[in-house]
Amino acid sequence: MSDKSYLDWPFFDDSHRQLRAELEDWASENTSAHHGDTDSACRDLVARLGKAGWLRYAVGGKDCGGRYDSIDTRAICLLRETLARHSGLADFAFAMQGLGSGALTLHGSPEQKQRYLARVAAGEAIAAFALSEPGSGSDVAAMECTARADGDAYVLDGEKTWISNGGIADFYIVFARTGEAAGSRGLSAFVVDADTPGFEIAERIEVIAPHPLARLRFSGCRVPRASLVGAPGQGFKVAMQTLDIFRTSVAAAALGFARRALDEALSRATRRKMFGQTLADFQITQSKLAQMATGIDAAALLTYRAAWLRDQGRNVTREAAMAKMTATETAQQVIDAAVQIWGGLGVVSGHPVEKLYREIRALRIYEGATEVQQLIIARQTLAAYSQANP
Ligand code: COS
Repeated sequence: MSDKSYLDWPFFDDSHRQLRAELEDWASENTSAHHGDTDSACRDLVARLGKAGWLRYAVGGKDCGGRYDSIDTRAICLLRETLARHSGLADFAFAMQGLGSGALTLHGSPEQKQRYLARVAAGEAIAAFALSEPGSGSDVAAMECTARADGDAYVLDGEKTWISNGGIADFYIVFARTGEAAGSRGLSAFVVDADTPGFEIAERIEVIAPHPLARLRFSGCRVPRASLVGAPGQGFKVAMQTLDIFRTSVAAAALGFARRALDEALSRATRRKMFGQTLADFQITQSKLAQMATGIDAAALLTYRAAWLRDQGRNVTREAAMAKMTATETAQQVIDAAVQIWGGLGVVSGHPVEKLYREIRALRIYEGATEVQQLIIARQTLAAYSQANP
């Protein structure tokens, strides 16, 4: 059983502790074995998460299915951390409902919220977030996908790639260039139903930790003007504000993977006999365990600081970047150490630490690679310095 002492930190209140305890019981029974292919396992997880009420935390607005009127970032992080400890795919299914509908929670019109959010919260509609393109992943402002105003509609043309839930989503939040200004000030966000003519899945993409992923193509894809999410030209900010919430939750998922790895390492180290003692009796193992435990606490402090600050209504771009960078990089090291402690068994396909080794890798890349987080942190640190030293 993982360390729970962090739940006493001042970032949390009783509602968070209760949520975590109830979810722990649910996840133990509902996330273990996935039958069938990844698509159907994901659909099944979304339906079950919805039925159990967990997806209500992924959307904001009590009148459209949300648990609270706005997103409780700490709750989302506890959910992701706990789910990730049990199953990477369960965490993925939960996270994508939030990321894929986050723009609607933050900027959707009342009609859009009524139409989409209640179904997302119930697990009856699957959501996706379509930002990256073949030629622009980190450099969002360079995107080429266009949305041309035409009467009472916009016409979308271009491609998106690395889109999670691509192929199984019922709707996509799509960012495209509307041209109000150059660069980041000329982008807008749209909600596009998966059955809209002119929209197609160009390619399904297989990755080391399987989950639905695709390249999307828009060819003269006509959506009503009412599909615009937020104001025209504000798409970049809509995307960044959504990422400010969900980057922190990526950190929480990494934390869940890392905690599971430490549990697995402790279980092995205390049982495995070698040279007349257990692995845990060797100082060299203790050194590893100490670094793993300390790294996890440091990542947890940054993660829940960012979540708590956002729930106080503060701007957390810098804190979310620090949390994501530290938690994902730390989790990679913790999991690698767990594999080492398990030795040969740690690389056997299907072993828990082997699965973690595959699961963690993408988190250092998606929703802003570690290098992008460094850019964000450095820019903010330099800006603060310049402001203090004019
Ligand atoms: N919230 C609100 N507004 C924000 C913001 C945030 N978190 N971050 C930036 N902005 C605003 C800026 O204030 C600026 O506004 P003005 O035009 O009014 O001055 C505007 O957005 C442009 O910001 P900036 O100049 O920092 O943009 P850059 O093009 O330099 O890009 C990075 C910044 C690299 C940080 C951004 O492109 C990014 O996050 N890239 C990674 C994207 C990503 O995560 N991809 C993965 C896809 S999801 S799996």
